[in-house]
Amino acid sequence: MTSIDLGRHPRGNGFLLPEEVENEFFFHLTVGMCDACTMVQLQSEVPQEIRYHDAYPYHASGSAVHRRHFEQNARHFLDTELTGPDPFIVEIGSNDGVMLATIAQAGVRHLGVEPSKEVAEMSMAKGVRVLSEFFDESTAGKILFEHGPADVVFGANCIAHIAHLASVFRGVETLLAPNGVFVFEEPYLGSVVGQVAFDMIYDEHSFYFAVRSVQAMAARFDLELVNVEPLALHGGTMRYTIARPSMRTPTPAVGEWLAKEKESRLGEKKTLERFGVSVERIRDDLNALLRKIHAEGGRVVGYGAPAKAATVTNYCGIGPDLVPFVCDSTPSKQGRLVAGSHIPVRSPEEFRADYPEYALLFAWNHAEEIMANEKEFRERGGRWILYVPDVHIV
Ligand code: DWN
Repeated sequence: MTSIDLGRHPRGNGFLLPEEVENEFFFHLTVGMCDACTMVQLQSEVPQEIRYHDAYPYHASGSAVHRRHFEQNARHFLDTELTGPDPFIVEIGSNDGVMLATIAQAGVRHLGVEPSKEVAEMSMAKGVRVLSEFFDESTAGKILFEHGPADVVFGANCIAHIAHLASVFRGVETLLAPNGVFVFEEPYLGSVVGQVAFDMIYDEHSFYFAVRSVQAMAARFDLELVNVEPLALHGGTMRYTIARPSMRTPTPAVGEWLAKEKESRLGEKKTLERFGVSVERIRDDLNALLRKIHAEGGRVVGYGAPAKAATVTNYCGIGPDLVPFVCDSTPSKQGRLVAGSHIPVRSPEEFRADYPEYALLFAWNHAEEIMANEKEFRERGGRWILYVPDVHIV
């Protein structure tokens, strides 16, 4: 198995209080490609109870772009798959109810499966029905018994997070109505590799899906990949639709994307090796730039504290000496430290109160939204530092 070694890392969303630093959790972060099916995956697993604990800090409603996207998703399901008598939709990893709230408002039967208590409670406050458990084969059996088969099983930025993927697929196979669909959206391996978005690699992302590997996975569980749609979210996402065999006609997009992946050699070891070389180059370039600015007396503040910030700062050796704080709009992250690198997280108001010369955009996938909201920073002479697909200043 070809693999890339990013070294010792904390949990991507392991934001911690200063007094918790001593007992911080670390693991060895390596990613490899399966020789047989080309699935790219983490080679070690952080227990899911540690990752998706009661106070899981990521809130899917935290971006206006995401809120719009998930509302559109819900409306699309309501207009297409959920039109029969008493339809039923299950969302795996429903987070704060950003998608299911619209389904609940429409009065359609639904169930979110969300193990993290705080976000589950946020969704319940929006009228969403939630089962606060991890999804697997046995949960699927319970849901089937209590609610009957699902017309749609949905997951966004969740299926690739689940290390026991085989149990998830067996569960979906159990739960799906004869003509039901399993739809999921996950960061696309082609985008991760193409943009050298190495910060997408962290404990939560157990798998890095491509059309070929998802097709192989579905077939292993007697299911069929029938559609794929690229989306711009998270720097490049793919939306996969899976059905029972021969129930839906696969769209031409499936074959087209398989051909594209073959042409770009996405499933080849050499591609992953080349990616590894580019990752090292970005680490060196970013380090050199930050040190140069620091030596010249310039200030750099981080913007956004996504899970990705833990990968970049720990892999590149960036600490509070180079980036004294990062600002983030999520209240549950403010007052804590970025995992491993221990850069304090503060509110965006602190950024606005005293603009630095540079802002290092960790939440680069939200660049458009953030740069529009922070127009004044640029107008006052501030510059943005980006490191995807290479280190550059805008
Ligand atoms: O897969 C995952 C995705 C869906 O979400 C999870 N494993 C964890 C998480 O990944 P992430 O933390 O990299 O997600 P985001 O969406 O890139 O995080 C952006 C961060 O930036 C959030 O903490 C919110 C913050 N933000 C901000 O401070 N101001 C975002 C916007 C749009 C803003 O204007």
